Amino acid sequence: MRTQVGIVGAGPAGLLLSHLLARQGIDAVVLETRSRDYVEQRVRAGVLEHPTVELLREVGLADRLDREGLPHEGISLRFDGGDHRIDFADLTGRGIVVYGQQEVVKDLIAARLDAGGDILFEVSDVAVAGLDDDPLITFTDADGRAQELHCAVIAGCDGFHGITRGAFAPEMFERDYPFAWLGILAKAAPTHHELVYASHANGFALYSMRSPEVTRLYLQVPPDTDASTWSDGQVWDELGTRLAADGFHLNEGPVLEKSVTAMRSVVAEPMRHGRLFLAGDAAHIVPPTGAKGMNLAIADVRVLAEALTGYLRNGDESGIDAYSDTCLRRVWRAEHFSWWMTSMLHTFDTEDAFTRRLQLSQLRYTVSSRAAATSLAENYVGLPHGAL
Ligand code: RFL
Ligand code: PHB
Repeated sequence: MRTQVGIVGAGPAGLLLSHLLARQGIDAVVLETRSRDYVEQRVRAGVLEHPTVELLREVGLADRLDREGLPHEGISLRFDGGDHRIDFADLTGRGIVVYGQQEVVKDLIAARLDAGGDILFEVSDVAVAGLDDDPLITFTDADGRAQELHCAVIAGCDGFHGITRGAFAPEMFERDYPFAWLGILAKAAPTHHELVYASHANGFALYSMRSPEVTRLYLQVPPDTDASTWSDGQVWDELGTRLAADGFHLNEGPVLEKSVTAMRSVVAEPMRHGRLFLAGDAAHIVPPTGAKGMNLAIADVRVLAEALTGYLRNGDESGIDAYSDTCLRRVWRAEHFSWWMTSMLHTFDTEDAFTRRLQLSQLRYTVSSRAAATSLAENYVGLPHGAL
């Protein structure tokens, strides 16, 4: 088999890259280890920042997003028994849209398959070679046949646990956090129209949603927590405690999904080796507190699609040479924002009263100073692509 761009991974990064390249007349084949059903059902991110929504509209992927997505113009920060709204619309003139990552993935897969695009699901034994001059991807297809895919370049969009990053030795920058998130998806109508980020002495809690019928909620828990050790009743009780505020009521309902997410910050530098380009979680991850992971993946492939178009059409290497540095500017901004939100809102060491007072001071400043609130708001809604 032969194609121009061999894309490893059918998450938001790989799928959107294949769509953007197809719009420029460039061929790509996407290889994915999981089944179509699995990637379409995987529950993950929910917040699309403003530049992400604009891009999806620009490239014809926003019909359902515009019908079903929930536009939000702010969030609440809840601490010390008080609720404080950060008004994105007033502070930045922009907002976010709550729309599940798996819905973005479904829309992308449908668009690619309708246009005759190649996505090979349920492949295995994926390996990359020839990164300096003759890129090759070897894999076993869904029918068990060994295959070779020759390409001009390879895009490593295979997420944090993929294989492409390991094909070279980028420098790794990492930070661990002493906690994880227990997330539930519940069949319960949201009772509040925006997201609530709560900093409570027992730990952080987040109130989010997916649709007018489904609420998405998270609790800070110790790292390595086994989700099954929390009964549904315990989860609801703890959410009630941490999210409590005057006039706030939490609708309970059947728990559809319960899982634990580890919290880490990791960046691989550079994001390119020869003709292999990493994008999205394959190159960097953030703790979910800033809602940046999927948005960063999308920003990366926007830069990559343009760079590859210049290279594959005209032999212009300026875009591919600048790719890693260009992306890393936005990546580090998001790394900082996610680390800052995480540090401000979570309970670290209950004995450490000094840290707790610093957090409360930062929270009070953020909700009372227009300059501080604007800084949070412009990062949350997303700096314009190319701004840095
Ligand atoms: P993905 O989505 O992990 O996709 C990678 C794909 O590659 C496949 N794969 C392979 N395919 C072929 N060969 C191999 N050897 C392969 N190894 C792996 C995988 O099966 C998969 O299909 O990476 P991508 O495309 O870079 O997208 C990144 C996002 O998925 C991720 O950053 C977000 O989900 C992070 N995230 C959030 N991001 C946001 O922007 N806003 C949010 O509100 C948000 N909340 C979250 C989150 C992530 C969470 N979890 C579960 C980690 C909330 C949570 C709880
Ligand atoms: C979500 O709805 O899953 C979500 C929202 C905001 C975050 C993280 C996750 O910061």
